[in-house]
Amino acid sequence: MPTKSDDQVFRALEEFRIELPSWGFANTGTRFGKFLQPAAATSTEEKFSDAGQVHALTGICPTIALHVLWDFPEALRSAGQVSGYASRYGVRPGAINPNYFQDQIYKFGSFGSPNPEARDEALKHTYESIAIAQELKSRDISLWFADGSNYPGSANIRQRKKWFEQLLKSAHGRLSAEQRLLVEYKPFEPAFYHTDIADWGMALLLARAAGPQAKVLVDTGHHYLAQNIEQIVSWLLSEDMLGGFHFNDRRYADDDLTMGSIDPYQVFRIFHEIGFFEWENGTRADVAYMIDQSHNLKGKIEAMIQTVTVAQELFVKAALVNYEQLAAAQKATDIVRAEACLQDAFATDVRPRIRDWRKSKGLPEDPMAAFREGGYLQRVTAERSARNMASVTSYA
Ligand code: PSV
Ligand code: MN
Repeated sequence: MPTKSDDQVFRALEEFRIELPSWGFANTGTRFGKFLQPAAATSTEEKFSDAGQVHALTGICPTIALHVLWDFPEALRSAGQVSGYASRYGVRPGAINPNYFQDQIYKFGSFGSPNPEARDEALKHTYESIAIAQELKSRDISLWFADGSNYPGSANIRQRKKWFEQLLKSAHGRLSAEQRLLVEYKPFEPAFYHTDIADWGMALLLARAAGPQAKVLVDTGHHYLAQNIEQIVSWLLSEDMLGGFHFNDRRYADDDLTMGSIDPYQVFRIFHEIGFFEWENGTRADVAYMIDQSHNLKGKIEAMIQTVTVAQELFVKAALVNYEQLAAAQKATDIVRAEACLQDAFATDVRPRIRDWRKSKGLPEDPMAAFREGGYLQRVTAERSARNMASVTSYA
């Protein structure tokens, strides 16, 4: 198959950017425990510093997603400080994520709680998150609700849906013209019987009810195993309702494994659907690519560098698909040739082209090797080790 020109590959590399999650640099674990890492970030400033490292070495992560409760200890009043970290470490604040899942008041939900005080509190927190985003010039407010129930009959599912519609609409009313609300879905966990926003259809309906600046966020870990995620992506694109992604990989459920570590072809197929849509429509899909991973065992910064380089490779591979040939093969119902268009692109080793691009940008050709040789990890390990090891961790 004639691959696309180097020019097109270069353009794909110029275009691709992916957002880092602040929470991926701190110690996180499973519900059974955390394995503390001596170099993990212990403050918001350290998360910015680590994200800055990843961006400096890869050149494609200019923004960092932030969680309000974890990164803004004084809510809106912390925004000035966060803005200072952004200029110091060279990464801008990205999506702002409210926390609706930790406070005791959310025991039976937030937007869907039968307790009016919990709903008020959740809405207030959303308004504050939108204000933080405005202050920091962040476009996206990314909403994930842990709301749901554990036992049949224990929740009024239709009533909760109504509360979600109302409160999302109110939240939408606070957006400035360029901002967006992203509505994320997840089938289970922490709720184990029903989750209020369990799948893309529910998220789509609620985003539509909220208003025109609300879109759906697809977290790749939030699907049942056999689900065809690229088809969901394709449908959301065709409805102009795809707002962004939380990328991670999983073998079983929401495992938060490194993007592409289990099924790189799936990530490729997702990128392909987006590229093919753009080619057919002659437009750019306005989609935020974000990572949502927290590694319990891998070194945090290395895991992010690995993620980002894999994401870049898969994006470039997908950009190699020859759309003219693909469209012709589809039209001719030449199934084998159509499928081969994807397989050939996926099988192409794009790493030499990416190395050339990095060289042309003054970036290290091998970001992981540069990180290992750079001394940053040794420095922060010495600085943070005592703080990290003092943090107590237990399940019960
Ligand atoms: C929930 O599982 C989720 O995917 C949401 O996006 C949260 O923001 C994130 O994980 C927290 O780790
Ligand atoms: Mn997520």
